[in-house]
Amino acid sequence: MFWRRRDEPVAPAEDAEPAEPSAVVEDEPPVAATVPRPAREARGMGLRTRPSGFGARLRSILGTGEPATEATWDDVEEALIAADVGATTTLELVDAARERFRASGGRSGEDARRALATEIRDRLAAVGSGAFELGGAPSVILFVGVNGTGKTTSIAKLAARLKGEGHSLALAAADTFRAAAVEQLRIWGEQLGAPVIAQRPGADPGAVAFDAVVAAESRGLDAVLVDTAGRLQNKQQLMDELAKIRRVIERRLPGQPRHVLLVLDATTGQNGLLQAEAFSREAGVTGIVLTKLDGTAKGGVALAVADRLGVPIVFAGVGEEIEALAPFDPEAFVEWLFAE
Ligand SMILES: Nc1nc2c(ncn2[C@@H]2O[C@H](COP(=O)(O)OP(=O)(O)OP(=O)(O)O)[C@@H](O)[C@H]2O)c(=O)[nH]1
Ligand SMILES: [Mg+2]
Repeated sequence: MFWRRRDEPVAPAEDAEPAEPSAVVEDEPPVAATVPRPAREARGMGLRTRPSGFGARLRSILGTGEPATEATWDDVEEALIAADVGATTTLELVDAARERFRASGGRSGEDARRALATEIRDRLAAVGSGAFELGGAPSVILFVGVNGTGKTTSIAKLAARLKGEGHSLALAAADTFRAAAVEQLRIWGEQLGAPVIAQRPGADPGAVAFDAVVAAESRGLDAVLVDTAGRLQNKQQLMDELAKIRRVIERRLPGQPRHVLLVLDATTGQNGLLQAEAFSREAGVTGIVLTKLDGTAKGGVALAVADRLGVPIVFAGVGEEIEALAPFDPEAFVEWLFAE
């Protein structure tokens, strides 16, 4: 296991769709937010340079002053695999970078390095990384992922960002598995001055999502951010529950959820790709929030996920603080990945 293991939720036995909002426990905190406006901006993503090891390896392969050869590209391949980029993506990347290198008449290691950096950046940009539009109101944003990746924290961070931009929103506590999860979201809601739609612990998460969408519609809110319980991607019953939450939202508001954000822990390694594939299949992931980039020396899995799934990395989590969420910047990511 690469991720922090926690208790897993139990999927509800019956598959009944919620009919009416019921037993809603709602918090309407005072409007004044005590959380400051997000300060960090996209540039550099607020990441302090932390050598990933990949940059140093590249330097030893390509920084010798010798012309880049076939053997050099083989070494680059190995370095990418060691950085968790994954075999398939690595092979495609190296082929494309080598092609770019040749086409531009490159010879030196530095030319090869530049070709690789450009290829990675362009691939990330091509899938739309860093772009996030709320869309028509109410925009429903569903957060999914395995246990402890940073879903609830990322919801708070995005809520702070959206509020800072003047949007109205509600948070939906559809992680009903643990009482503490509802409480965690409620505390964030209080700090942010955002209503939290919740039911009792153990309630049907689909019903909570339904209540939240109804509340967002009736109040004319711009967005509703739906928290869900962490779940392992190979627990089918739990994945079915997620598909059901999605269906409930879709049925009430066609075209929603506008965003299904997979919260992926950058320290996860290659397992992240399995997670991304399973969550995409069951919940229709539209984008990735890559968390804990501040705490990893790897993070190459982001490349694999964006490439294999063709979904953008929308935001990067770069710390525990509320403002530590930045629109994902392919240029800054490459800079970070290549740092020595
Ligand atoms: N360093 C760092 N820590 C983070 C980041 N995002 C979240 N965390 C921390 O990760 C831990 C788990 O965060 P949560 O938001 O509770 O994760 P979760 O996915 O909601 O967890 P479950 O609901 O149990 O599945 C907390 O200690 C967060 O502060 C990040 O970008 N960087
Ligand atoms: Mg949570």
